[in-house]
Amino acid sequence: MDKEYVGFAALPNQLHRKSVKKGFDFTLMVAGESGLGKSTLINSLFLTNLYEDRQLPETSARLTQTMTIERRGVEIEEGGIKVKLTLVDTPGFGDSVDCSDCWLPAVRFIEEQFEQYLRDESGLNRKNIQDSRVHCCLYFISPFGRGLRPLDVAFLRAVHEKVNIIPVIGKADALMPKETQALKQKIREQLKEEEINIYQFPDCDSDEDEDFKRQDAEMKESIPFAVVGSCEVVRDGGTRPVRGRRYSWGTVEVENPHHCDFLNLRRMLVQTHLQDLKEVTHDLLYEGYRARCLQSLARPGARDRASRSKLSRQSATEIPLPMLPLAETEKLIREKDEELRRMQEMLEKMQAQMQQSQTQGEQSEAL
Ligand SMILES: Nc1nc2c(ncn2[C@@H]2O[C@H](COP(=O)(O)OP(=O)(O)O)[C@@H](O)[C@H]2O)c(=O)[nH]1
Ligand SMILES: [Mg+2]
Repeated sequence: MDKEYVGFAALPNQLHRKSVKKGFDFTLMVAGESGLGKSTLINSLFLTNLYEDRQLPETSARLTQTMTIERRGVEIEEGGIKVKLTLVDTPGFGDSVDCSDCWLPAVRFIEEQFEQYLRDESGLNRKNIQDSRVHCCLYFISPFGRGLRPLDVAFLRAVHEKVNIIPVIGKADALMPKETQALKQKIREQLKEEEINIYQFPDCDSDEDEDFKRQDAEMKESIPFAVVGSCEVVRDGGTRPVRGRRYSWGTVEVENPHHCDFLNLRRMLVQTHLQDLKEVTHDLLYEGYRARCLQSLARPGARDRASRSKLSRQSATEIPLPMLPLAETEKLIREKDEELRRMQEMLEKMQAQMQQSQTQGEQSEAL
């Protein structure tokens, strides 16, 4: 039973030899309204009390409110595989009276990691890039509302092309099973209506065994995951200690699949989909971002396309610029890559020359 808790045993199958040797970076963000249990959940997900240094009182084990974006690293090693996990905790939305743009810091954070990666990738030290891009964002939805709120929609719209979104319903112990199902259904419908792209789970290989297929289907059906978190270990009448929340009517167990989807979420994050989340981030989301950057470089003024089209309604002579076709974009990317490579070669040559003349100088000084 204990083995299941560690969770990284299945990783070797997902990884290429190279990343096994190098170790594996993964960044997980939590975002959403404040008080929905974000900090508690990441704590529960990765067992160790990440907030130990805050010296919480033993009995209540309460987390303080998250006021700024906090990045915490945990290193996990399992069967020779290192996973450098970075957890990004964000301040909750809705703490201030005017919270119309309280979600912007989280959006900026995601964008900044892309910007950083693009800079590093074009720089001299391409081989040793630290990948700090956010590979997955657990987005918390309130169990008390009737689905997504305008603030949720605004945030999700702002990031859905930049990060893998996995929606979760926080504090799911507030709901009866029937209510949970209704809320899930409502959220799925809203996401579709609002055209918000959440992380698409890949299809299961047809040669997988039946057990795996069943688990996979079950997991896909439970999205958005209804989760319960807790920093406390509860001992119920001498039975084994469990992570849970105690109420007068009983205990909600975090890791009991009949109580919530916590296990499903953890299994998918650390066992089955870590690699896919990374690949989608790199191949789709980041490439899309890079292509958009290059397009706006190639077409000065493209950024204010929106204002242009407004203008064009006023003056008939203004012709809106057509979007570049895909092949054109790819060609541009290739050209840009080639140019970068040439620049890099040139810089390396210059550095070598400088080094050479320096050592020559030192030698003649010594003589
Ligand atoms: N009922 C219930 N309370 C929770 C759950 N997770 C966290 N809490 C409590 O809700 C409060 C806010 O939790 P916190 O993790 O700080 O929320 P955050 O603002 O989203 O980071 C704390 O008092 C937690 O103990 C949960 O799953 N169910
Ligand atoms: Mg918090």
